[in-house]
Amino acid sequence: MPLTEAKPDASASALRHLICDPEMAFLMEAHNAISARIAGEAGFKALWASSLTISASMGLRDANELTWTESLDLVSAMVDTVDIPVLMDADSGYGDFNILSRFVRKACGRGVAGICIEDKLFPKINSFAPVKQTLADIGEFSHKISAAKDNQTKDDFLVVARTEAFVTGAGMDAALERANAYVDAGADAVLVQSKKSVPDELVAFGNAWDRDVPLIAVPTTYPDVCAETLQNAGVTNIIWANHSMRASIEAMRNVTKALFDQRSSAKISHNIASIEDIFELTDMKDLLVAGEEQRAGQQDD
Ligand code: SPV
Ligand code: MG
Repeated sequence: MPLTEAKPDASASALRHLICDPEMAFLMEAHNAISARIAGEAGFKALWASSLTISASMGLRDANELTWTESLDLVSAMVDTVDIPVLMDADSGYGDFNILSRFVRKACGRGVAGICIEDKLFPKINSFAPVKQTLADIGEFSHKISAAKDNQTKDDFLVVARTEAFVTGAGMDAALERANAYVDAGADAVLVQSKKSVPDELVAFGNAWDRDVPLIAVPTTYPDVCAETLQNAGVTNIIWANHSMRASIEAMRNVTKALFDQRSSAKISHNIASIEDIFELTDMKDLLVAGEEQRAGQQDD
């Protein structure tokens, strides 16, 4: 029984529509407003607000070093700058069901269209960190999903349950048991994480998954897989979880090194974005037009 009366919301509906549509959808990682704008410009219909890359953008580790309020502030900057919905990576829910409940109410209020929570402990650490990971208790995590659903203040707000069963080595039976329990608890979609270099775990899971609930894959460690392979196994959504950040690190490093070594921008200035591009991405033109209108209005007075 929802604790709060949920209201319609266009952004949450758009995300729900995209994720629940049987046609394959792709979400693009963003870690700040400019990367969000660039993803929208490329044509992506939804964003993944990645805990890994948002943490990295602040020089922090993906290990709950950012508080949830800090994370939400950073995600809000993306939400405010694009007209496509944002699915926020909410780690393991920032604490127990009660903390998560408050977070969900705040996230709804800040324009987040959906969240993804993973069945690890708090504080969590990134799935690819070379460390032994521990799964949350299945009953406790299921209760967190119900609590998240009960506290959403927007009708179509999406709660994605992510299982780390494969990441922890718990295997297929555990992955299926957990995904089923999370759907029973109210999850709107299931994300299955794998850190293998081939997509075998996702393909096997997809073939065994018989619930009519969207299945999401994050092909970071198995980058060579093509969308069709995952789609044929029943995966309906793909998240490019970190590529914008990785691309920008590489580009910044190359240009910074060249400037340092060459003491001149002659060789690089044509390979980087122009100042006009920055103006374009931040709607400078709108401000100039508004300024002109304001001046014209003052002259008429
Ligand atoms: C993230 O982008 O922060 C994720 C996905 O959680 S991953 O890093 O692939 O676990
Ligand atoms: Mg994450």
